[in-house]
Amino acid sequence: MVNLSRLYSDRAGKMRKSEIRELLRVTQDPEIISFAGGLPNPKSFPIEDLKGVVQSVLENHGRTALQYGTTQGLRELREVIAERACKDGIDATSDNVIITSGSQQALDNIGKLFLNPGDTAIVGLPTYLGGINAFRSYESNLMGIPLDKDGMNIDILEERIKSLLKDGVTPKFIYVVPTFQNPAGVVMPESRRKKLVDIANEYDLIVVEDDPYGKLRFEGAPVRPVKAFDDMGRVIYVSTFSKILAPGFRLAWTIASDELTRKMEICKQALDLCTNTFTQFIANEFVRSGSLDLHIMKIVEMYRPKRDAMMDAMREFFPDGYVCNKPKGGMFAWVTLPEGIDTETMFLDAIKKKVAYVHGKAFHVDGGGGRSMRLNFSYASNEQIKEGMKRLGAVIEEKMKILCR
Ligand code: PMP
Ligand code: G9A
Repeated sequence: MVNLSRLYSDRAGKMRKSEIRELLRVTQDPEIISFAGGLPNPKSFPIEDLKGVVQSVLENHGRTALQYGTTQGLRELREVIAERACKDGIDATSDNVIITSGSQQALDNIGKLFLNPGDTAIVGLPTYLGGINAFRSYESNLMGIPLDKDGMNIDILEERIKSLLKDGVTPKFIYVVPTFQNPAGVVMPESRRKKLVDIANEYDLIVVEDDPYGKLRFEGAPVRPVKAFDDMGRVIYVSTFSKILAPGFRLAWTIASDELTRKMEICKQALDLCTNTFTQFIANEFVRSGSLDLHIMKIVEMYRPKRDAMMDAMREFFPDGYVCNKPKGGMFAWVTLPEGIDTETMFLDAIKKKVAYVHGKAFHVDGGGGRSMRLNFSYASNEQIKEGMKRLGAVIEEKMKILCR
C-alpha cells in the first residue's frame, strides 16, 4: 500500500466532509422521508418547456452551444442577468457578471482569491455549510457572528470587527445569506443591510452576499439586495439558477466591481476553463422568453403550501418546548429543541424511524447549534411532510421522555 498521507497537502488534511453531501446517500433510500438536503422539488422542473428550448438551442446555436465558451460566460446571458439585477437596485452591466458552475464554485473561488492560510473571514452562526467548507478548505479561521430574527446581529458584528482589528487581524470578508437564510430562514431588513454596508465601508472590508433564495418569497414585500446599497464596489453578489430552475444545470453568477470581476475570472480560468456552455444557452433562452418568471411564480405556489404543511404538522406532532419561526420564503425551517436534546445523536433514532434532517452543529463554526436542526420543506410531497413530521415528532417525544426520567 502506498502511504499517501505523507504526500497530501496540509490543506487536504483540514478538509471536512459535508454532512449534507454525505446525507444525500442515506436519503436515496426511498423509505426515508428526507428533510435533509436543500433539494428543489423535482416535480417543479419545467421539463416540457425545456424540451422546446433544448431543441431550439441545438438547431439555432448548436455549433457554439457545444463549443468551449469564455471563462466569464455567455454574453447574452450576462446581459439579461445584469438587466434583471438592475431592476432589483443593483448597478451592473454584463461586464460585472461572471457565470459560474454553481454558486458553490463562486464561493470556492472567493475563498481562493482572498484567503491565505490563517486568515480570518466572518460568517453567521448558523451559516451555509457549503460556505464553511469552501472557506475552510483554504485553511482560514472562521469567526461566527450570532443571528437574531433579522439575520446577522450587526452590533455584535461591529464589536467583533473592532476587537479583531485591535488584535492586528483584518477579516478578509463578511459572508452573509441575507434573504431566507440557509439554514435559519430569516431575512435581514433593508435598514440592517444598509448598516452592514456602512460597517464594511468604515472598516474597509468586503461583503459576500449569497442569495439563492431571494426570489422564493411566499409573502411580504421584496427586500433589496445588500449589493443595492453598495456604492464603493465592495459587495460581491452571488446567486444561482439552482433553486429557481434546475441545480443539474450547474449555473450561477457573481456580480462585482470591474476589478473584482477580473480577479475572479482569472481564478476561475484554472478551475473549469468555462461554465457549461450548453446550459448557459438554454438558460438564456428560458429567461428571455419570460418562462423563468412564470416558473418562479409556479415554484412559489408549490412551496408555500409545503411550508404551511410543515408548520401545521409541527404544531400537531411536536411536543411543546420547541422554537421555530415561520419562514416567509426559501426552503428551510430552523427548529430549536429544549435543553438537553442533542440533534446529532438524535439523528440515528430519526433514521431508524425513516426520517432525516440536518443537525444544527453542521451549520456552526463554534461547535454550537447542538439543540437545533434544519428541516427542508421543498423536496418532500405534502403527504410525506405530514408523515415525516409525525415520525420526527415521535422521535423528539421519546428523547424528551428519557430526559425527564
Ligand atoms: N449558497 C447557499 C446559501 C446554498 O443554499 C446553496 C445550495 N444549497 C449554494 C450556495 C450552492 O448552490 P449551487 O452551487 O447549486 O448554486
Ligand atoms: O445538495 C447540495 O449540496 C445542495 C444543497 C445544499 C443545502 O442543503 O444547503
